[in-house]
Amino acid sequence: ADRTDDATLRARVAEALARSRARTTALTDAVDDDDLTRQHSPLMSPLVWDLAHIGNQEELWLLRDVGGREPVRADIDALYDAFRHARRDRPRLPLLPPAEARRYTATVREKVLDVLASVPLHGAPLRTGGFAFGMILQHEQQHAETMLATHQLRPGAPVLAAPPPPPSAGMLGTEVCVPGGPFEMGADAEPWALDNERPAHTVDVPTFFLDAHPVTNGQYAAFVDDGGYDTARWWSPEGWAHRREADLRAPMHWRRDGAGWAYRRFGHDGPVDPAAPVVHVCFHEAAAYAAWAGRRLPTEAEWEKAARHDPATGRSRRYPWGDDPPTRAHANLGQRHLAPAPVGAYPAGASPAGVHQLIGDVWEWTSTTFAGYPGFAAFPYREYSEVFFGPRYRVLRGGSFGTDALACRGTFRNWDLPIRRQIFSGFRCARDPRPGEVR
Ligand code: AVJ
Ligand code: FE
Repeated sequence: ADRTDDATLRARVAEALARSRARTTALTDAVDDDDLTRQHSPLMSPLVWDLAHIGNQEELWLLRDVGGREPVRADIDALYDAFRHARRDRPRLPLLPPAEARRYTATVREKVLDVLASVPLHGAPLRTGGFAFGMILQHEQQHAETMLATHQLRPGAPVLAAPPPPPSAGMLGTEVCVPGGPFEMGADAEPWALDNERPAHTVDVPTFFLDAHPVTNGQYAAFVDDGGYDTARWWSPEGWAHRREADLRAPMHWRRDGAGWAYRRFGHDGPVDPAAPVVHVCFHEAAAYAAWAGRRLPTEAEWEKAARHDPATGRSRRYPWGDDPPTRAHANLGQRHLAPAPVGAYPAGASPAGVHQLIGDVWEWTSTTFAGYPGFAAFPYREYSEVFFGPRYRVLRGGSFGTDALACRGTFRNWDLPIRRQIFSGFRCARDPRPGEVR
């Protein structure tokens, strides 16, 4: 990398930092101080914790580590260490009050812009290609999605507004056959790919069929209306135990409304759109629906092959539509709309085989438990992903309407516990070929 490359990269990083901070500010300025410091669910932090935690991670990695600068507030590191305090305990911590949290994150940002202007963006691994800046940008955007999920849980009048997503353009099938064969999974060249996306490796995926679009509210309502939540045989033993204990009866936030369903989205009441992807279902609900439909969830490798493998060249691409970054025509990302779009709304974002809306709209549950790829090496810290490897967590793919494009690509891996559904989670189904169906 020469000086010109560094200058271009610096400008890109500065622009992305400003854009990310504008979102954080919008999400935290939308509510009053009382609301900011309150906990809306034991699953979520008070918004004021997210705000100062964003600043603290930025201080740790960009100011102190990359910049070699003196701490701004070394005394608060423990308060904002996600591993030191569980979310349910965070409201009782002596957190920075809103005005102080705002001042702290702004002070860190000012100093970080100074570091960005002076530090070489090559040499050490954390600096090369601006990796640490990319990591911290993704961190802020990940918390912006978490904060949006907190907004969905808060009671009261709406405080967020956005135009509705685009309508369906039609023109989509029901399922697509992905022929068997090897493909390259994971990231090598992607400069800001996180440790769990690496290294790239070849995976041989047998022929499978994948839904051309995420499962819709209309499809899911048919499962509910067919007594799906009362029929143990559709559920795994663990899923059925959770179904009973948590008294699940429908996706989170659904409410009976005459013969149909209503839904309260960010404080706005409205009917459930039968053409839009179902959202706020846990892994167990997704797996139960799939069993009822005579299908199964895709594996993580199947999902990524459908999203990235280009049959014309044999190459793996960054997105279903190619290597170009997402535009508003490709995918419902970035909190531009505060809801998933009806299926068929993004024909330009479909894969060559005709799989729609893999990126954006809703995170998609896969059947795969979270693990490192062969040759995985934690970088730069074990607590980003390695400590979560194991059978407890399932992988989700593709991002949601709440995910920024910066924190979403064909290789990006999210994970959560199989009972979680406060996140913007949906799914699509897959199946094996029937005997004699493919030669
Ligand atoms: C990748 C969404 C599972 O929110 O727990 C934020 C992202 N890691 N701060 C999470 C993250 C540290 C992470 N997920
Ligand atoms: Fe974090």
